[in-house]
Amino acid sequence: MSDLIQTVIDSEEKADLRQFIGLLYQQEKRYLLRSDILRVFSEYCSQAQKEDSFFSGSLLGQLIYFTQEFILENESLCLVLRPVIARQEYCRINREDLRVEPLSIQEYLDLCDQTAGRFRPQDGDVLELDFQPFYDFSPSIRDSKNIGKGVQFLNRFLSSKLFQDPGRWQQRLFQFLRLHRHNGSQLLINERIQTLSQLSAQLKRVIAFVSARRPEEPYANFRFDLQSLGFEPGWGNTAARVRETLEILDALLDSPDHETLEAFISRIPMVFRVVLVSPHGWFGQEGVLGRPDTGGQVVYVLDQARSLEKQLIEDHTLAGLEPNPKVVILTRLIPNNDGTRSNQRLEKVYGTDNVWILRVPLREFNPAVTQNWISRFEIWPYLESFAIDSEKELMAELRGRPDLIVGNYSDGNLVAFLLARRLGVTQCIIAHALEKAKYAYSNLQWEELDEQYHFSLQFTADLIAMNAANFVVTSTYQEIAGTADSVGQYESHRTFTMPDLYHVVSGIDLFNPKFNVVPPGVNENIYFPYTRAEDRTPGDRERLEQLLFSLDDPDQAYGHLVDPGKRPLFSMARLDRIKNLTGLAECFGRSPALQERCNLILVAGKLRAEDSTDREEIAEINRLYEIIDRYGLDGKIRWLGVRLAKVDSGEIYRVIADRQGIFVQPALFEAFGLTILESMISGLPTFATRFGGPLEIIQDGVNGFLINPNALEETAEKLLEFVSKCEANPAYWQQISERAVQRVYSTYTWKIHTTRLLTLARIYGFWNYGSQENREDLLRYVEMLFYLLFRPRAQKLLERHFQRDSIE
Ligand code: UDP
Ligand code: LCN
Repeated sequence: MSDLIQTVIDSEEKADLRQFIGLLYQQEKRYLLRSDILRVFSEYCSQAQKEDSFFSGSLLGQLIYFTQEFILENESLCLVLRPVIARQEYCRINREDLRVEPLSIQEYLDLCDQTAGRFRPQDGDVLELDFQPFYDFSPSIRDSKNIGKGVQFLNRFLSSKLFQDPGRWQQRLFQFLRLHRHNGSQLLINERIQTLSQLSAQLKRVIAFVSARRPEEPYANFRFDLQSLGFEPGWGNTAARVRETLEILDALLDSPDHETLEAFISRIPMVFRVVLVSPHGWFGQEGVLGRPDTGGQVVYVLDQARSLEKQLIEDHTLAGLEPNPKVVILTRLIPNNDGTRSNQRLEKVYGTDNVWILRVPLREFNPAVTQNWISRFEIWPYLESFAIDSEKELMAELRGRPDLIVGNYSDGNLVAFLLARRLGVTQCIIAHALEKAKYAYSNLQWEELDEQYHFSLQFTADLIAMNAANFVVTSTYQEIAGTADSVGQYESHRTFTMPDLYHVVSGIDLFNPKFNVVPPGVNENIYFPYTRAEDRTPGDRERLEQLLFSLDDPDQAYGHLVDPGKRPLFSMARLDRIKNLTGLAECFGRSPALQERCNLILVAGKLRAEDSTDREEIAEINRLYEIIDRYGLDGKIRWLGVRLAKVDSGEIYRVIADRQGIFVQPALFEAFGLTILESMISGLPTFATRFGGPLEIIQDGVNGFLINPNALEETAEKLLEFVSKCEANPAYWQQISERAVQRVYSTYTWKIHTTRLLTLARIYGFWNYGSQENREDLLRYVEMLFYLLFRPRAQKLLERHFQRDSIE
């Protein structure tokens, strides 16, 4: 990369570089992030009257494209360059003679501290965290485009081991097969088969035996024959299925390849009891969405739990076992329940046989705090004891250990780590959204922000969980490694400083095969195309039409539409700053042409600032009123402050689609965005932010549209262009609508998700056993961080809670 800088210096753009540097030094900030850099460069291009092509086509433009950060020192400026996805370089350019020299990671981190006024070498070095040595001996993905395809990589790796070193690896596979038991009974292989060569010989015999039977003959008919040959239940439910599974194993032992390996391991019945951990927030099935901290994660976990049960029942049935899986969602019990069921210990999940929400109370360190909902930023001191108490409850509820523990969000992932460590169970983590990437300078200014956000605890917890996890599930690729010009959420944990606390030299190895992109789906019973009239209830439809467009009830809706027949522009989200519903209102307000043709319909939790205790929510409510006032939007906007029942939240998209409406998701950043899947499957043309997950969900112009939430005029133009096209040719709306539905059904279903998730649980289970890779040293390091760093800080926060007595 320093070559590119040198090329700029040696070219006729040298003067541009100097002048651009000059402009950088006129800025107030000494630490410039990507958005600042692009702004200053664009300013430079217009000041210097450059042609449009200079911005990205010039050498300097290319250099800027690869630059993530600038740190301005008196004599020189430091650049953080990201020449390719997931790789970073650091260098320094001398201001006077433009000499370029590389910087080490340590120098870069010191420099960051210096900028924050926190560099005190006389006090000695700061703690350095470096996880890389623990990954040095693991297999590693080479090409960044394969990041997130961990299991495919691992399958190839494992099958090549079986091929190259059959003596050792076949033996491990054999031992692994002997391990499996369920409810006290042996599965797969019994003590009649003692060696690998016996297994090989018996395989052929049993294949011949089942081949001679009717393919559909039930397993129960010949169970005892198989038992006498050394084979227990788990191979299949019919003669054909047993034969197929045995043949796959035979092929795997004979000529292993990655497909055969995955096909075989995916059939091993080894997951019966699953725990999904989601401690913070109001976790329930009704009346919880739209509260602070309670959004898509609840929807995701509930749907995932339902789908997991369904998939496990299917898998167990096919394997010839009695299907009785159990899935437990572990959350906290909130005694002051505010009308929700969050004070109930156990709640069955609707539409399931054996899926439960298990609520465990936080220990009563301070009832004024622990009796109430606690923000996700404050929950840290209660998690260790929560994990200890939950272990007992889970063991009682499941009558044994779970086979898989899945954590959700930073707090759930920490609890999952503690539980998995205590119980010796495979641990999966799902971030949903990593807070570090959401707040600019969140690490550099952690001390200033700690009073409110406690990032020192959260980022430490994240490092612990992501390193300890056996595997990581993400909804998108960019959650891990970003895009060509933006850093991924996990990637942002690779190298950073928390001044005076620690330097992270290598926080996570993105090339480790633990990362897997497995996007979620939507609940297809609730969200389905508006055209499926037979599944819709006319009464609900009329009631919601009224609510959306005309009901005169100041407790539920603000605004009276002058012309309710105009095409509805619809959005639904919590009133968080980042969701940017106010940005959409502003975009609408600034475009009289859009107001001419559309109404704006917003479903956002609340209407009155006095009903909220959440700072961000209050600010957004006030801002929305101010925008309505400023642009005179009365008569053109409806704002519903309701918490919709789940079925209503499905019908509402369809009611908008009945009127050939449009869904807009204007978030400043959206990690994934379940509402986008919901609107698309309902058949609504969807315009969504291009910052975050939607970039991977929507193929711009094909099955939806991507917008830049910071460019309001451009967004209004894009919406208008679509509306005009639909007016000229109504089939256009139809076409995009159909493609949106197709996109979700083909790529984002819970069936695809859970089939994959269970395959991962099995393959990583085998890998963990088979590799006999010594993870213990990594886990000890992680534990040290927990006990020596996290716990004392959490204790301090607990003391603060005592002093404050309540933490609204
Ligand atoms: N939701 C809802 N009522 C609301 C706002 C949101 O039911 O007033 C639901 C919405 O249908 C979606 C989820 O909450 O299922 C929001 O998930 P998303 O991933 O879009 O965003 P998050 O809130 O998790 O950031
Ligand atoms: C959290 C978010 O911010 C959303 O983008 C996701 O869709 C949701 O969690 C579910 O993963």
